[in-house]
Amino acid sequence: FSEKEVSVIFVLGGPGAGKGTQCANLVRDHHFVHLSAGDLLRAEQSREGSKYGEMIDHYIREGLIVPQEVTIALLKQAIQENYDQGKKKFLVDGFPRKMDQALTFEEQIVPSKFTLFFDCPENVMLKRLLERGKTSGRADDNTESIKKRFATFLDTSMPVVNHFEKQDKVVKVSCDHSVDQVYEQVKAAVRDKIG
Ligand code: UP5
Ligand code: MG
Repeated sequence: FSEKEVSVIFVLGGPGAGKGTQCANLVRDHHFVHLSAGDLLRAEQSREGSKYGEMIDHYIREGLIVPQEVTIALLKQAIQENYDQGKKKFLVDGFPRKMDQALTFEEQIVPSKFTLFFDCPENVMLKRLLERGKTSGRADDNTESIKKRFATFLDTSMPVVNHFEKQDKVVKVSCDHSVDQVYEQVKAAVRDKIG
């Protein structure tokens, strides 16, 4: 795709920072297509006949990044299907969370417009995830997996944010506020960057 055909905003931030919540707001008001890489992986994991099911389950429980071939293929397919229906604006949530993914995606699919970075203290994220874990059914919403997700975020995903920061393509949103207050920042960023 060219940047004219498709616009992609990457949505990054620690586990539980509120990426999914704010993407849902943008879908409601701005008609973006929301593609959560984690949701796509969980759907693939439970799809009957998937050859990746067990592998994905393992990576998610361990808070590790699934090999990029799998995630990028899922994203590419989802973007193509939506594009075929005339959709052009995408929020790619929880991706790219490793340098190789960032480079491959921008080379093989489309360069991103910018990255929305959700900055949130760990203690706030921990509290949100444990609360959600009571009902989410997610295999990784438990203290042990959450710790591993935090470590992976710092070691593996922050370098991606820093990479885009150097290109002046990051807008930081501070997330230790109410959903509405965070959304005000998100709306302002989208307005500034893509009108
Ligand atoms: N909440 C949200 N905003 C709030 C606010 N302002 N005030 C108070 N509460 C707020 O929110 C989390 C919880 O907090 C919810 O209960 C919400 O109501 C509340 P949510 O919007 O769900 O946060 P989000 O940032 O989306 O958290 P999530 O848990 O989805 O983040 P992760 O990045 O950990 O999860 P994801 O699904 O992206 O990835 C899961 C795993 O998949 C990864 O660990 C990895 O193993 C794998 N993965 C890959 O391997 N490759 C990829 O490319 C992507 C994922
Ligand atoms: Mg999410």
